[in-house]
Amino acid sequence: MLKEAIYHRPNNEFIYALDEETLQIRLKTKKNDVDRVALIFGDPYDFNKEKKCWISKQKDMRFNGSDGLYDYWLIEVKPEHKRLRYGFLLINSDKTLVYTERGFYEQQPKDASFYFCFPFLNKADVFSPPAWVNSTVWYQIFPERFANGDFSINPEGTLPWKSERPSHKGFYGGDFQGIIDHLDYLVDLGITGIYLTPIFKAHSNHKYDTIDYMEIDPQFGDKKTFKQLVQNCHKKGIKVMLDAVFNHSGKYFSPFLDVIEKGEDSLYKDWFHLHGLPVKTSYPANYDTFGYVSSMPKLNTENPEVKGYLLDVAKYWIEEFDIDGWRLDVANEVDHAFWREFRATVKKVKPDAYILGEIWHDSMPWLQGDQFDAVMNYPLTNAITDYFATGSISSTEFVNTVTKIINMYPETVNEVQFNLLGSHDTPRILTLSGNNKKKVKLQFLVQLTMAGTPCIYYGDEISMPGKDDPDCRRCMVWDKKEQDTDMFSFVQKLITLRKKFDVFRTNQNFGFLDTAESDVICYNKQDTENELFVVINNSEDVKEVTLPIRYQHNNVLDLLNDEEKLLNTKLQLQGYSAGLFLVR
Ligand code: ARE
Repeated sequence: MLKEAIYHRPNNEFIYALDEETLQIRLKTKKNDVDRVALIFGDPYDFNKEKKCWISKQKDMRFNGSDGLYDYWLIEVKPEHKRLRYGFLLINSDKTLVYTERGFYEQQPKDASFYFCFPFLNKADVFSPPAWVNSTVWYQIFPERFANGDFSINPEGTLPWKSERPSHKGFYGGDFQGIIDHLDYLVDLGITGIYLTPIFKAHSNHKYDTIDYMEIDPQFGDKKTFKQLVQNCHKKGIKVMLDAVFNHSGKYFSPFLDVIEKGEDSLYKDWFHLHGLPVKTSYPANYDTFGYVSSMPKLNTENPEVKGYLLDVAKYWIEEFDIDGWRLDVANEVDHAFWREFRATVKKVKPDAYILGEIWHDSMPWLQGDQFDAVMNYPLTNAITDYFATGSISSTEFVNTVTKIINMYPETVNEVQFNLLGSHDTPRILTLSGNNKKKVKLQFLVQLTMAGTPCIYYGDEISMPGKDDPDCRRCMVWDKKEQDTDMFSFVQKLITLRKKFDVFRTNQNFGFLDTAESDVICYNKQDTENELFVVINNSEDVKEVTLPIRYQHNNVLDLLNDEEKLLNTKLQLQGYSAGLFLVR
């Protein structure tokens, strides 16, 4: 056994409360190194005085996949007194070891162990994401490009809709009325949540350079129209999530203008991270910014005045407009203390609000239950597009990467992770897929059969193309003749199935299954009601796939073709196609 690769730490994704009675515990070991793992566990205060050792029980852990380097092991326990002493018994045919906080032992040590005291001795510490998020299907809208419903508020220089490919600067007049006018389109698709990129008064067409956090940008409408939009959404069963740009403001934000004007005498000079005065807004700026963008001065969120102002903003849009969540822009560059207060503030006014961080990388420090509910799951986005769209990774690398992602966070986080195939910051999946719509369908199928809360980027459901920003922000196509209605129907069907079968939305008993074919992946999962089995041919060739033994000669419901069928030992799959089955 390779001890160096055996790892557990009593925190983060390695031990956490699944609910108020249950702990989930994870261990990782070198791939194919350990045959069996059992948890040794007991109450810390159950001590055998004669033997002078803690009293323990044993329970086998289950294999939870391999990421190519590590095997992952998982188990759930329900300790009576919400506290636990535990260790791991590692079993091979020729050797067993006990692994505890103090290292490795040949036999169970008298008192060495790991120790975990349930956080829910104080219920408030239990990480409990909003119950509605797991069953939500999101739709991301870039308001400037979704629909122009009120020409009277077009900004100066508005271009005719779809008249040309977007630039960084162009305006096409998208607004709230346009969204209101198309809510039934979203309902028809099966959408139950919309994520709007910034809507507050700002200088650019993307509105990430805020001028006023308490005002709606006039090109989108006014507060009355926004309130109407939220009310209409709620009546149609659609949640509304806004984009909070708290890492930085725009350069026309009045406190920043005050600093430009008054310099040392400005009451706002500590609202930003200045490195000299007078302020120099030409590149290179003499203050901290988002990236190298001098029109986006970084806010000093450790300053109590800034914190107070921004927390008031966060409360205002919930209390006055009843929004359901905040997506937090550049979240990993704002201090943790601010986000802890942000969460406390938001959850106080709306306990089931969804708090979603925009972080493209490992986000465990923000997912302890005291800051975010979830993050935008770009690692999964990249795995799916790298494998299905661009073919830049192999089936094995895809399986390993997704297994690693699943084992990266507590299951309570995985169930509300924001799973997207693309956004306003990435090329569109059709373009990434070389305009191969079969490849796009496979990506939607994986996205909509994964645990988490999926988000459709506007227009992807009707096969809109788009390269990198700004080309991925073209005006929405509303002419039915130009829409890919076949893709719409396919996405609509998957969303319908996802709503109908809970097993689509969980990682319970998730696992990849070996296939002999290099470009074929299989995965399955099972909850108390159903077992779902997915097999995907990610090649242009017709494949005769030998099915996993457990599915050979099995009755299944073919969900894509709406028919009961008896599987054989093999399944023929056309190029870039899939089978999606409920096992009978
Ligand atoms: C655009 C162009 C730039 C150009 C700039 C000129 O993309 O190339 O230089 O215009 O003004 C907003 C606008 C963008 C605009 C940007 C700057 O939407 O159109 O840029 O402002 O003016 C990283 C951050 C992540 C950030 C992305 C863009 O971690 O937080 O970069 N995303 C948010 C929003 C953006 C928004 C901003 C931040 C600024 O979603 O829309 O941009 O408020 C890797 C890295 C990631 C990196 C990612 C994308 O994966 O690991 O950290 O994200 O690539 O670059």
